[in-house]
Amino acid sequence: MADEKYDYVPMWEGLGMDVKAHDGLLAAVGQMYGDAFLTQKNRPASTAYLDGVANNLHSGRIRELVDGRNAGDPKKVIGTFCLYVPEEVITAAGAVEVGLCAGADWQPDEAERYVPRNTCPLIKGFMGFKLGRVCPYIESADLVVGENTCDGKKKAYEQFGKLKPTYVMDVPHVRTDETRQVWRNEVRRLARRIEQETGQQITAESLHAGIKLANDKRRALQRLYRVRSACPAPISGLDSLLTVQAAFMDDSARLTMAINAMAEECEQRVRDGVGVAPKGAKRILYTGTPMAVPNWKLFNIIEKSGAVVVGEECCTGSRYYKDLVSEEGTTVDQMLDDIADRYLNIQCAIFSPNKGREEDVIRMAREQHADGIIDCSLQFCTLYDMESFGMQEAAREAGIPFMHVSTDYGSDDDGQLKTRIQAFVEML
Ligand code: BJ8
Repeated sequence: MADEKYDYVPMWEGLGMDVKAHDGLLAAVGQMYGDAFLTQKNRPASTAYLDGVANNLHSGRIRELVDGRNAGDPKKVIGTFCLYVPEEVITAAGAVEVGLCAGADWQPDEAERYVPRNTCPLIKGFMGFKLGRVCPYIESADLVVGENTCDGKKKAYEQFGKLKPTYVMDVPHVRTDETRQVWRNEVRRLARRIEQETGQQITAESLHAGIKLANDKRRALQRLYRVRSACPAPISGLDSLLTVQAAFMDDSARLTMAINAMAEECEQRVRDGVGVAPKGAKRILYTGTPMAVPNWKLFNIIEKSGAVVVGEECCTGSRYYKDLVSEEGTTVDQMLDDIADRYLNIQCAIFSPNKGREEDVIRMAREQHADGIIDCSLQFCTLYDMESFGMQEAAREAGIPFMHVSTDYGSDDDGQLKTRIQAFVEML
């Protein structure tokens, strides 16, 4: 999909973007990518695909979306901010879902005209990206689907909705038979809204195909996760994180093939005893808030400290791929219920109680032979900060060293984080 000779400026201008500011963003992200990814030693050769994805994120991939829409396939682009929005439903109505990342600060002063200063960086990031007109995914989206998960997002969508057509899903915060029914209805309400947007009816055939497409991607990610239990780990946490980040933006079928190729190469590396980090490197399980592109800061610090991340319990990790949607359904109603049930099982900190997340973290730490757990919440995220106490207790009971950090997208605390993480890794 790369086309170095193509002039993307008219496309960005056509989307209403601030091209000059966008050049500045691309230069900064390119620098971050080079520092974090291209300095890694002994990467699997198949991760070259990820370099291509990163290189094309704002150019080739956007061109595909725009050209596709002009040709009527996909008919529409739907932007989402949360794992609770089912991609199967969007695909089945002839649209394509893109994750709106907001993993960097952008025009925080502008954003603070709409949201308070002490708002988590992810929320401030998406407000700033929209106000600065620098994200081609936000600008190319025909509709943005939000959700009333945390209080910050719920209220921010009221402001964001003034800038962009936005539809908000009502996600329950407890799991009971009643809320399951409410959530199933909510998934149906989304299906109707997306059908209305695309003018295309969801059929049993298209929904089944949407389920299969997403499941195949999840199966490939599960395979890549499993191979990381080997020692030495065949692929870095940074590349694994980027693989899931790509799953929110790249073409699903193409990415699935690339992930399977990565998994295959990693399986061979395991047989050959080849690792990305030396045998004996300390193994870290990450848990916490999502890491949206280009938020590679923490993983970069961990891995540059000589440790290797061997699993991610988060929305840009296992929560995205650990559960499949049943492929047994034959009617649209049945499949929508199967989709709703699968998504209700996502262990986000908005749920109370949320014991399943602790169980997942301990299970994953054991599966991946982790030496320690690093739990991270984005600054001002009360939910994940709160859950860190229960998580610490669960880790203590399981006898696994644990560390909690809270950070933002800036580099001011880099030095302090490095010192803390190096001390933690040395102690393991
Ligand atoms: S399913 S984790 S993607 S809500 S970090 S904005 S919670 S204050 S991102 Fe999330 Fe969906 Fe849950 Fe996943 Fe609020 Fe916390 Fe900020 Fe957060």
